[in-house]
Amino acid sequence: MSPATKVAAMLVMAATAAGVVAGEIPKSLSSEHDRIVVSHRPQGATSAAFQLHYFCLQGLGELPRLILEISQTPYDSVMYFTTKEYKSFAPFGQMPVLHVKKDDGSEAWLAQSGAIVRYLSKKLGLSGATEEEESMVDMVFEGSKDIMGKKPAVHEAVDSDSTDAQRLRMYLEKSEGLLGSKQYFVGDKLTYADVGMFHALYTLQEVGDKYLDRAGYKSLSAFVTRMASLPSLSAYLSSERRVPLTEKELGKGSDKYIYTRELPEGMIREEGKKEL
Ligand SMILES: N[C@@H](CCC(=O)N[C@@H](CS)C(=O)NCC(=O)O)C(=O)O
Repeated sequence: MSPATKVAAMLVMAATAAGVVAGEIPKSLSSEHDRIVVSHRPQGATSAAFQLHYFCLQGLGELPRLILEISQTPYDSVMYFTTKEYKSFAPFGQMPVLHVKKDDGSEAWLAQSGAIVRYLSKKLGLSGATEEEESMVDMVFEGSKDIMGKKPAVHEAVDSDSTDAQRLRMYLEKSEGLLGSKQYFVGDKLTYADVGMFHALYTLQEVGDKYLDRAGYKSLSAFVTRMASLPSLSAYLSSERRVPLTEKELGKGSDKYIYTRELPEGMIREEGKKEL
């Protein structure tokens, strides 16, 4: 057994045996709670090739999760509460890490959130149809990260003249222009450009009291509504698989990973591994 296979076997065993402090629902990320494994097996799937390791947090894990969810791909979401457990297998000592089990028995451990997003998108047909489309998709995806980076500005007045607020408005105006009256940002089918944009824009709506509507970005707001009503996404967004935001992620200045609402009971159920 290769060292990586051994680690994988240990992980599966630990995940299945993961005990939790009875009846205790962690209030924050730094809690001394065992990691939890949430399995998603859409359309009668019985196994999963992908295991996503990340904190019990939206953060950099949420976009890979959205890609797996929107494409109805079976996966296990292994979610950690402390920094103790993953250093041994994480290629750069940080998460997210995607563990891939291939049909031929080989496996890979992939780190770096952007690399994970691109890898999954390629595998799942969300990368664009031509080389030019692929580059445009990548461009829009990078743009969506810039939007996400300006999230705290949604708590300022919509006409604030602070540098960050102006930057956010510029990104959003340009994004409205790129989308125009089209259904998707690039080409005529869903790509990870749309998923990345959805992730950033939905977050602005969520933390910023419908910021896109308040600031008048009608097409972007309609895009978010359209994407959120896709059956796969709508099911995920209201499911017990989705981790609530933490205070830090609200972008209001708190540096605390305290959940803004209680973690779903199903996620913390005692048997360790659960399908939700
Ligand atoms: N460039 C990396 C950054 C990864 C990163 O900063 N991960 C943080 C969580 S968001 C982490 O693992 N922090 C805990 C640690 O460093 O042990 C990526 O995009 O994946």
